[in-house]
Order: sequence, then structure tokens, then C-alpha cells
Amino acid sequence: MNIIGKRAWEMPEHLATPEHLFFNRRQVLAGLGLAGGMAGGLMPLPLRAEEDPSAGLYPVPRNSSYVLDRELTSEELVSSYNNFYEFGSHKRISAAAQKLPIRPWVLKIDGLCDNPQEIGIDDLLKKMPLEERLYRHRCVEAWSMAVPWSGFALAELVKLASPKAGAKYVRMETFQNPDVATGQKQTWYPWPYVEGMTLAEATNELAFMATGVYGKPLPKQSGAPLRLALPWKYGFKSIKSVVRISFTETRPVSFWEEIAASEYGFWANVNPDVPHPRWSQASEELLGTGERRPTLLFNGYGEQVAGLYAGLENEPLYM
Ligand SMILES: Nc1nc2c(c(=O)[nH]1)N[C@H]1C(S)=C(S)[C@@H](COP(=O)(O)O)O[C@H]1N2
Ligand SMILES: [Mo]
Repeated sequence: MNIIGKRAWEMPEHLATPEHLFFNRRQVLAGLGLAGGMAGGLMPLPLRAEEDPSAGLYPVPRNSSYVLDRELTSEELVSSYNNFYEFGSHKRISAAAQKLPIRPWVLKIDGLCDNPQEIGIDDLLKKMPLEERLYRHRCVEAWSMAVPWSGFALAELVKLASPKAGAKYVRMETFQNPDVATGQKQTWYPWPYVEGMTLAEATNELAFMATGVYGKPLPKQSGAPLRLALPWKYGFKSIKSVVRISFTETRPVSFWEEIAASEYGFWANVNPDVPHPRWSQASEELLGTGERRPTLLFNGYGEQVAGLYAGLENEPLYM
């Protein structure tokens, strides 16, 4: 990919205004012949899989430990403004993402663990204690959302796998299917998308596997049926549509790190004082509100995570 030139995700901020969304939605509806009403008994745009077999599990009880300092971002914006390069290097991938089959969906658990296995998503959902958490979500492009994820603590999945003593890192991988995810035909990207974290980060209370949002199963564009949420790190760490989790002794090289390690490091903790080469991180746009706010160190989660980095001061923790 072209590192120097302008990327699609450097879309000017004004394109994220509510005006643009309204315009875009009207275009979508017009394209379906739905503008001006539901004539002819047409069904609404199926942006959510109505037959998702996990639908009956939601809504799940909210864990009240995670409180926000801002309003939730609207469900419409959360499900229509996405980064998911498998379906295109721009934000409007939600229609294209509907092609992704999410059943059957098998998660492979392997590497340095005592219980390697392949487990179907619906069996996994039955084993995991589902809860809702309100999290801030901060992209390195300097925009943010506030999202009510449903899912389970990643620590629960780690417990199921039972890592061996030598396991130091957790590596996750997204599906690979260029027939449905046409972005994966762009062979200059190092597909499949990979992310990694230390075992200590993975078992921190904040590390969360999201399986739903807004009291429903995750829509495909959000990374159905299983995506990571590491709210103290930049959004690119929060890998979507995970098919494999591996326990490793060596540090995994993540997708964006392989493309440009000096811009998208392994740690990628949110820090207002460490700018990305193209985006100052001093402040962020709260999408859908028109408001900019100063960015918070660790995205405001320092109390839970700062201790993870004691003794690592020589690491590039913030990029
Ligand atoms: N597999 C995969 N996961 C991904 C991405 C991607 O392109 N592919 N984009 C990342 C980036 S840059 C961000 S900001 C978040 C966006 O999540 P959202 O669309 O739910 O807001 O997903 C992350 N996870
Ligand atoms: Mo991002």
C-alpha cells in the first residue's frame, strides 16, 4: 500500500458530520427504492442478520463498573462508520460486509496452552458469562465513539485455553476469504489481519471480546461474530471477526505493524502527548456530536492499565 500518499481513512473530519450521514443514508434508501416510504411491502435494509442464532441471548446484564463521561454514540453511527479493510479502505463498508457468512463460525484455540480446541461460536457463547460494558473507542485517526458492547472478558477465554507457563503473548487472526471480502484481493496488504498483546494485557479486566452491541448480536461490519475491544489502545488493536487465538512465546507482528511499524506499533496505548506522523493525538472528535475533547492518557483507563507498563518505559508504549 502507499504509505506516503493519502489513505482512504484520512477522510477529512467534516465527512463524519451528521449532515453527511443523513445524506448518505438517504442515498442508501433511495438506491433500494425506499425513499419516501415503504411502498410495495419492501423489507428494510437488512444491516443486521435477523436470523442470527445468538439473537435470543441479548440483551445481557450491564456491568455497572464501566461508566462513561460522554453520551453513547448512536447505534446508526456505530454500525455505519467503520474501519474494516477486508471490505474496503473507507468507512462505508457496512453493505459489503453483509456478504460475510458468520455461521458456522469456528474459533481455533492453539499454541502454548493445555486446552487447544476448535469451538463453534454458539458453543462458546454458552460457556462465557455475557455482560454489557459501556466503553470509549478511540481510533488513531483522532475520532472516538462510546459504545455499549456485549460480550465477555477475554480473561475467561484465556482461562478456557489454560496457557502454559511459557506463553507470554496472545495472537489473534481474522478470517481469510477474498471471495466475500474483496479487500483481501488487494495482495499488497499482509492478510489475514493479525493483532497481538501480552498475556498480562489479555487478562487485564478491561480486555473484552465483544459479541454484541446495543443489546443485539454484533452486525457484520462491527466484526461479527467475535471481535476484540481493548479500550485503552488505539482502535486498530481491536481486531474484528476473529477465527484464531494463539498463545505464543514470541511477540506477534500485527497487520499494521507489518505495513508501517514506525506508525502503528505493537503497544499503541492512547497518549495525547505522542503524535502519529499524520494525526496529532492531543484531541479527538466525538463522532456524531461535533464536539472535540482533549484526549486522555490510556483513553481514560489508566487506573486499570497503567500498572501493566511498569518497567517497560524504554518500549515505544504509545505508538
Ligand atoms: N479485521 C479487522 N479488524 C479491524 C480493522 C480492520 O480493518 N480489519 N480495523 C481496525 C480499526 S483501524 C478500528 S478503528 C476498529 C474500528 O472498529 P469499528 O468499525 O467497530 O468502529 O476496528 C479495528 N479492527
Ligand atoms: Mo482505527
